Amino acid sequence: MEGKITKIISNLYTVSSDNKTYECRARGKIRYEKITPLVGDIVTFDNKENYILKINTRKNYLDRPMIANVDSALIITSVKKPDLSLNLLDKQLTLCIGNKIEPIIVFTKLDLLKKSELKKIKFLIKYYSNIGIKVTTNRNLYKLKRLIKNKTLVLTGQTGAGKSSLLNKLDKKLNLATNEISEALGRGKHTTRHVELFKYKTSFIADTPGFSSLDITNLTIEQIKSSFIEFNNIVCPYKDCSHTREKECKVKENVNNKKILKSRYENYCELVRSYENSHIFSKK
Ligand SMILES: Nc1nc2c(ncn2[C@@H]2O[C@H](COP(=O)(O)OP(=O)(O)O)[C@@H](O)[C@H]2O)c(=O)[nH]1
Ligand SMILES: [Mg+2]
Ligand SMILES: [Zn+2]
Repeated sequence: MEGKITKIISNLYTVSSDNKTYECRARGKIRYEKITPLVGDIVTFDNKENYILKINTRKNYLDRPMIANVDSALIITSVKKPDLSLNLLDKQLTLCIGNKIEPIIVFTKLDLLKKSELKKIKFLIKYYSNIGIKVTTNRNLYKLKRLIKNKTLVLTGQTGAGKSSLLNKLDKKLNLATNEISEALGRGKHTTRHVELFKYKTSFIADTPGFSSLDITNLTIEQIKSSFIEFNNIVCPYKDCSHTREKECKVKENVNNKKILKSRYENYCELVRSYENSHIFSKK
């Protein structure tokens, strides 16, 4: 049978398959192959003897939390309390896209905005969806449920952005787990904590926030560049234009005539700079 590992406690693996769970151990062969099974792994297992026989090739995996085959990340972004940070949002988008994880932006706390402020958010929603990113709000649960169908997801977002509240709206059982964990999360503790996937209808949701550290150093400069998807179709005079120092850059032109959001461009430049700073010593 085929299933998905949803929980690991020492060498006992909980495998979910067809709405049932099986407590399995791993065959010696798997241990010899030196692949450590991860939460999120798709496995072939013997459902009589409760043994994992084979781990399927992973599409991706995250380090913190350790989780394999993440399809999407819900980027929970509050527009107030804490204030909207487009810098953080664009970083999270780059991390997702660079790791082959589909980002889904979920704006929260729109009810705290004045009419004029709301207009700006509506503009942002339009901008991000026009460039091809999925965007919704925590008021549109119908759309959210449609977006998470059949996927393995992590949630990410600042403390207080509304992650637990959102899970609670989906399913009370999910919330319990998340709250417990966020309270138990002292600084630095989350690296050792095991992640667990909760089944929500046809989806699996990680109980630990993803991308707990915003580490872009494992991305290449090409990945950073191509994660700004609205730049990709723009043809600059220089084929390998970095869109930073070059004078006749078409991306910059698009920023000046407001086709590209200024904050997107600034956040791109900042990511390129921090990439260069972190790689400066390894350059020949
Ligand atoms: N006004 C308003 N408050 C919200 C919304 N979503 C969450 N909150 C509140 O924001 C606070 C932090 O939410 P919580 O879900 O614990 O955030 P987390 O740290 O991301 O899990 C709580 O007091 C929630 O009741 C929202 O859409 N509007
Ligand atoms: Mg929480
Ligand atoms: Zn350019």
